This record gives sequence, structure tokens and C-alpha cells, in this order.
Amino acid sequence: MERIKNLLYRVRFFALAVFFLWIKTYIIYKVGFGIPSDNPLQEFLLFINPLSSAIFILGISFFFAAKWRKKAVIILATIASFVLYFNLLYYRFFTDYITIPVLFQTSNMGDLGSSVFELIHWYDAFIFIDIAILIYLAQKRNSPALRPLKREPLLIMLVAVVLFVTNLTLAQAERPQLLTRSFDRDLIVKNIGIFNYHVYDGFLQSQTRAQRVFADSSDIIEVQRHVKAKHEEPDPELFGIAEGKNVIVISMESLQTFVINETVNEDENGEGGEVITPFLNSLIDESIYFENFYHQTGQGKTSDSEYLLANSMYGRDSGSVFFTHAGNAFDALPSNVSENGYYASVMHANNKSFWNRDMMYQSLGYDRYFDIMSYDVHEENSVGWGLKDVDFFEQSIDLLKSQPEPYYTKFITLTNHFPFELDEEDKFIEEGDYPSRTLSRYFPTVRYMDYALEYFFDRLKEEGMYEDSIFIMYGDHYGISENHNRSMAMYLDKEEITPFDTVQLQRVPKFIHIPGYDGNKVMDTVSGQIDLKPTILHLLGIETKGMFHFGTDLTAPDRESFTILRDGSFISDDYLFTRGVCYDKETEEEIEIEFCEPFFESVNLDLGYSDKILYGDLLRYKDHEQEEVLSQND
Ligand code: GP9
Ligand code: MN
Repeated sequence: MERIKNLLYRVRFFALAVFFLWIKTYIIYKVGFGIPSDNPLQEFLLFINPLSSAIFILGISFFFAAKWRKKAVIILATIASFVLYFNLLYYRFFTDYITIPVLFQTSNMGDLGSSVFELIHWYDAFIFIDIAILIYLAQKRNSPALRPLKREPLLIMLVAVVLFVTNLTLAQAERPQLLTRSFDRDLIVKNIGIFNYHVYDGFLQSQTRAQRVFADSSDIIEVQRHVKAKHEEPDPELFGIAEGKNVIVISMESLQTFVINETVNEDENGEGGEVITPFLNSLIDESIYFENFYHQTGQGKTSDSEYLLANSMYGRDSGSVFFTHAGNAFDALPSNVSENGYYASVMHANNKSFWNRDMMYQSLGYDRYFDIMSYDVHEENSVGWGLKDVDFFEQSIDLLKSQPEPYYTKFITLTNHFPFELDEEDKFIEEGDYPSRTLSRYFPTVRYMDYALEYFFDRLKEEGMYEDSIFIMYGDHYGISENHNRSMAMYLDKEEITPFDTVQLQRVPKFIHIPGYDGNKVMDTVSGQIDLKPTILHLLGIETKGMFHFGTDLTAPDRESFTILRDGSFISDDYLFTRGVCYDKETEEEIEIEFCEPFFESVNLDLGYSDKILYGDLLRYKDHEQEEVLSQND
């Protein structure tokens, strides 16, 4: 203790600078960024997280010779203050934190342009007041000391590291998979601090940059050949059937196929169960419905499904493309429809920085993102993750009307999200009675979403907006993970959930609903989210030949009934392969691997080429390449 006191005394100039930077950062968190917290632990994390960075950053000064040391502290403190201040200015305009790609994305900065002076306030000078104090103190005759002994600087750095690790551990407890899954800058800054966030961002960016650097334009030729061979001609009856109509895409949160046409809470005789999705069940009769449609997402969850939809390419096997490759060149669905006269938008009542959507949506070519700021969200109309689906759809009607027609608008629902919370008044059916509370709660939230969808359809009809639209609806990813297998087995009346079942549980509902269309049917073709883009483009009468698609039009007469999941599992009409084991779909039994082997090569090529485009950012060469291919064809 004595030694620490002694040390602190000897380095009190440094200690003071640390204290200033720490408190200043916290004040900016609260006043500048207005970061809220839901519980005392969160507030504590927010308060404590600048400390380790302050010690670490200013601790660098110890590696300077004695006479430079105080100057180094002042310079480092000034740099740190500018990092804070630039973030604050950026935040005032974009309500988001600076990322490294943003620094290079001049178009974004262009938005800021002349208004940057309007963002600066006179009282911002207070941010630098501690620097002035430090300069004053450093010049004083009996200036406070900065004289550590030899090994003490290392000790100080060690303290910074230990503090950081403790902070991170607490943050992970508060937010599991904070860094691998929750790619939300708000959350990361809140939990590990703004300086560590910049380090993390730098790490992510450098990782992805390297692969891009080594790619060149010839790489795309090979990929082009592969995707060209996969192209299937559309059904001539459906091609262009929705041309000029509005397109309403609905991403249904965590909805899995196992609840469709099913009931829950039956009595011992298997009777009296409550229907889980009455509206969607009835919609099947009025739609082209796909019963063997799989989600193909990974850790990027909703964002992966959005990526699959927009690009007909696979997401990453870890992390989220939305976060790591938002700066890539794409030839995405929103920009395709936009080029064909559509107004492309997204409606979703969440923070725009969640999943880095604000950045990625620009790259995908959306004209507008109606995020939480476009909605009136307060405690009474919120539950769980935010605005309740019914209120979300109701408030979206006016937003839809505000758009030029025809529009292509994607809705992302939210209420049926883990942990599946619901207000009593919105529980139209009882919770299930399973050991897993998650599964038990899932049923009423699905039922609520089903109601919200029905409500939306009714409202569109009332407003006369239904007839002129087509509807593409799909589940974004699973809602019930393998952690709930025991309860899931009980619900499905199975002894256990095998890896075969796990793959089959990745099926999500998929509807194409065209008002007035009379060829509705249930299709059993094995398919996935990768097939959405060519399907939608063909319905709108837009040619897809020459585009880089890994999926095929779901309604194409010659389409191969087959799909690949992101982890390399795959499903055909007869076989299912997962975790190194081949299954016969009919018997659900394990069979010789030889049955699955013929698919291995094409599965690896599909995933491999899709990754290659992503990591190499190959679509930046697209136009160049097409000219080459065209001239070869001549
Ligand atoms: C958040 C919503 C949910 O905006 O899309 O994301 P998820 O956790 O499902 O990926
Ligand atoms: Mn989701």
C-alpha cells in the first residue's frame, strides 16, 4: 500500500492526467453521446471503461526520456481528446461513432461538408480544459513529479491490462458474445469504451484489407464462369408478373417452419391445442409457399439474411459481412430495382447503427432507411427489443405512402426476438409448458407476430394499398437454438433432436403472395435465402443473366432442388449432409458417405467462390470483367 502511495506520489502528474481523461470521457459519454444504461452494472461498466485506456494511452509517456515525459503526457492527452472530440462532432451529425472506413468514405464526410462548423459549439472548449491545466502545471517551478522507478512503468501498464481484461469479462457477462456477435457500435462503446472500440475496429479492418489487397481483376473471371453455369431460365408465366407493382418484403424475426400449421398446449389426448400461426396458415392457400426453404445465416443472424437476400451470396462463416465488408462494391437487389425505376427502402424500428446498417444499406443501394428515428417509440408501445410489431406496421403505413411509387420496401419485424418477451395484453395464446422458458415463451410471441402481419394486411387493404403490391415474406433465421433441444424434442414428440433434426429445424417459412394470382401452390423444392434475389428480380421482369448469383429462381422449371447451409451442411431431395454424416431423408437414418460425396465439390465451389468475391471485393472489377467476356463472345 505504502509503495503504491509512494508511486502515485512520484507519478502524480501522470495520475492527474489519467484522472482528467477518465472523467472527461465519462462526462462525454453521458452529455455528448447521451449513453443510457438499463441497470447499475451497465452504468458501472460505462463509468469504469475509460480508466484502463487512459492509463494505457498516457502510460506510453514512460517510454520517453525523463525530460520529454511530461510533454509526452500532454501530447498523448491532446490526441486522446481530439479522438473524443471528432467522435463527438461525428455523433452530433450521424448519431454514430467513427469507423476507419468512414474516415476514407469521402461521400459520408461530404454530407458533413459545410455544416461541420454548425456542429462546433463554443462550450466544446471545455473538452480541452484539462490540457490547459496540464500545460500550466508542467511549466510551474515546483511542477508535480513524474519520476517512476525502472520497473514501475511496466507495473502501470500491467494495471491497465488487468483493468481492461476485468472490464471485458464483466461486459461479456452482461452481453454474451459481445465482440463476436453483437456488432453494434453503441453496445461496444458502452461496454468496453470508445478507445478500445477504435482498437477493435482497427483490428477488424486490417484483417479484411489484406485479402482485398492481394486480389486482382483476373480472379473474377473464374467466378463468373462458375455462376454462369448455375443460371436457370425463369418460368415464362411468372417472369414480369409483378412488373411495376410495389414490392413489400417482410423479414419475419426468428420464425421457423416448425410452428406453421401446428398447435401448442394440447391436453393429454392431444386435443384442444391453440393454433400458433392462424393468419400465416391461411395465407399459404393464397400464396406460392415453400415448405423446404432454409435460412442460411451464421453469426450475422438478421444481417446475414439481409445480405443473402440482397446479393444471392453467402455471408461469412464468422462475424457479420455487414460489419466487416460494408465498404465493398456490390451489385445488390436494392440498387438493381432502383435502376429499374423503383424506390428502395427499409423500415425497421431499431438504431440505424445496429448491424452497421446505416453504412451497409448505402453500399447495397437503398434509397432510404426508416430507422427508429422515423417512428414514435415510447414505453407503452414497446416490449423486449423495442417497438411492438403492430405499432411498427401501423406507423409504417404513412411512411409507405410518403414514398414515390413503385417502391421496393423491406420490413424487419422485431417482437418475436429472443428472449421472446410480451405484455400480458398481447398474449393471444398461453405460453408453452416446457423446461425451456425460451421455447415456452416463443409460441405466444410468434402468435403475436402472426397477428401483427394480419393487421398489416388488413390495414393495407383498407388503405387501398394491397392490390398493387406483391409480398415476399420469409423467416430470417432460427429462433430456438440447440440449447433447447430437450424441450424441442418434447414439443415435437421425439426422443431426441439429432443432427438431422437440427438441420431440418433450420427451415423457415417463405411466401410469395401476389394479389389476384391464381396459380398458388405449395412447393417442396429444397431452397434457401440465397434464391430470393433472382426470384424477386424475375417476378419484376428484370433479367439476371450475367449477375453474380449463387442461388436460382425458386420457380424456375429446371431448378435443382438443393441448398447449402453456411456451415457446409447441405440438403437435396433425397439426402441431407451435416457434421460429416450423410443421412437418407426418407428414413432419417445415417447412410454411407458415398451417397453424399457427389455433392461435395459443388458445395465447396459455391461457398469458396462466394467467399472469394467477398474477401477480395471482386465486384469492384465487375464492369471491367464483363466487357472482357463480352468481347470474347463476339
Ligand atoms: C435488430 C434485429 C435483430 O435490429 O434485426 O437482430 P438479430 O439479433 O435477430 O440478428
Ligand atoms: Mn433476426
